[in-house]
Amino acid sequence: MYRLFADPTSGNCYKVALILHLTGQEAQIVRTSVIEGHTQDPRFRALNPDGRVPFLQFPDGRAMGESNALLLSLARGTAYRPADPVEEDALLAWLFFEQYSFEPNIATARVWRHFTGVPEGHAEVLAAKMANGAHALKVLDQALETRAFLAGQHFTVADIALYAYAHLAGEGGFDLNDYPAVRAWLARVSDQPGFLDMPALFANAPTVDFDDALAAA
Ligand SMILES: N[C@@H](CCC(=O)N[C@@H](CS)C(=O)NCC(=O)O)C(=O)O
Repeated sequence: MYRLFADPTSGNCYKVALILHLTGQEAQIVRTSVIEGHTQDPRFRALNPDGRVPFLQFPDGRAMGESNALLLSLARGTAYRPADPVEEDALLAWLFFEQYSFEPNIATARVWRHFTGVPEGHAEVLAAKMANGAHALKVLDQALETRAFLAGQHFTVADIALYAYAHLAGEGGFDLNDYPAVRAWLARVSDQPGFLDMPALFANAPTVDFDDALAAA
């Protein structure tokens, strides 16, 4: 069985928990709180020197992080990862866009504005993240004006990757009313068979306590 170190408030962790759920792969969630400092814990760092979640232990003994790499790995051989090269190319472009242009702006604005407060001296950094996040949402909105799903005709891991922080953008101070095609697509994604929203997914998954998991590691 898979074991996923995940913070239930993290969109990156949600991506991985959702693809595990949609593909019916059994997993335990190790509840890992960034705010409580679990990712700084030397026992966790010994497993994952990058000190971030999501971090997935595979049934074959491997372990790795990086949410979008994990989406690709866990969707291999399923309809969530198309075999068609044109669709796959589009899918990869969206995954890289998500990590470079989307998540670093929207997720950081969300953490600062919704959870921790803006660190002292970071007002200008926040302003830049708001401008760049709004631009990234506009790019997504324009793309979705002409297609139902990001990588082609069907729902794929590209949609999961972008959904993760698009649906939380309001908590970062972005107004989704400015992006009507994004709003319509968010509804299409949440209508997918088997879809679970973030609270439901983490509430329903089998869980392991962080200290218990590390004691057993
Ligand atoms: N590129 C990574 C980013 C992962 C990431 O930044 N995770 C955050 C939570 S969303 C984290 O673990 N932060 C820990 C810390 O900053 O101490 C991915 O997509 O998985």
